[in-house]
Amino acid sequence: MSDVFPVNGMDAVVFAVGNARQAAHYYSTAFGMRLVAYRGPENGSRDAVAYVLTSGSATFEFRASIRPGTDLARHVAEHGDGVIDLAIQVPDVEAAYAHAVAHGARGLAEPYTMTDEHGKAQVAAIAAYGETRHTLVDRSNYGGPYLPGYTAAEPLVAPPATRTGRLFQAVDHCVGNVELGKMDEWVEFYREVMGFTNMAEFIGDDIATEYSALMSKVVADGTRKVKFPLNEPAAGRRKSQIDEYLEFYGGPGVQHIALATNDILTTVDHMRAAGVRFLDTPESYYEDPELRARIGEVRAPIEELKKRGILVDRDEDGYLLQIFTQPVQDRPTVFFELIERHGSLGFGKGNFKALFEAIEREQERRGNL
Ligand code: TYF
Ligand code: FE
Repeated sequence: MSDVFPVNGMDAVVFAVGNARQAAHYYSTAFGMRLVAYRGPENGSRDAVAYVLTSGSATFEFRASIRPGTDLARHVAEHGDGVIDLAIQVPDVEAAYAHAVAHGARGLAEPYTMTDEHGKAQVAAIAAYGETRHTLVDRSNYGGPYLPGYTAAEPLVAPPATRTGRLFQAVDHCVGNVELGKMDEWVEFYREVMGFTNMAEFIGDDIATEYSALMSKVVADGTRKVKFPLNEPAAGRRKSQIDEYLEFYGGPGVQHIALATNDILTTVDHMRAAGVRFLDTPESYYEDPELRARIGEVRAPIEELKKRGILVDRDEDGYLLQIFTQPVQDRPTVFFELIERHGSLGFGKGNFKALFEAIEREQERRGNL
């Protein structure tokens, strides 16, 4: 079957923040990312600055308004720091955009070409949940550091002597929170507009009422390079973590970005040493005989996982190790996941109970339960 909406993978995750210079510093020191490109008043951007950082194939762009009255300033005032764009690389922007709008997507930018001395890039954009957008990008004819209009930049900070490799290699998946009753509409959106299909992993009514207070389904492109889980709140015992997000973000938006690492132990150690805070996992998690039996042998001693609070899940294809940060800005909104996959294509279904209990403990500390 031919793919109606071929994609090459994630392009960049674009954040709107109050202070992009400081965000760039935080993602350099705490996430080990490297500043590669910059745009600002020095190179013709009058109203905003942008810092572009990478770690392997993962690219984050941090944008901030440098004047009052811009849409970027309004976005940050309304939502706090957050994700405005999950950009996707496509081989043919014209065709992708045409397919998307013909299947119900709201167009935000018709296909256009950006050029500079390094070549050209083709881009277009469509609306997704809340104020989130998907920019569709073809950079195959571009040789510059990021996109036309951005200039190359030197790393902000030298990596610590103790760190040799990068802390993560790629974006594994990007999760959206939508309003009650809207999850299936957004699943349908990705199916219609992008030809994405439902992956097996989901949180249905049964799990929702027992402990998660959310429902979740995952859509992915045919090659599974782009994976978008979608959550909606569900009636649970207590206030849903998704409702907490929707309240503090001021509507639907990106909840977490999962980062693929091939050495989660080292990554967690570096990030923790740099001040990143993770959700805690109770000791009982590691002592649970059912879990121990189910996960079997993994590549690190359980003691090492326990010391760091790393979770383990196994399915028919293999296993995965994962851990979640606390929210990374003042509002209890966006957070990150680190994930080390060994065969498993899942999202840690076996950890949902432990994870959601940890999130609830944090909600309680914030007074939002
Ligand atoms: O992406 C996922 O599906 C997992 C599990 O609020 C998860 O990381 C699901 C919902 C949620 C937090 C994590
Ligand atoms: Fe996740």
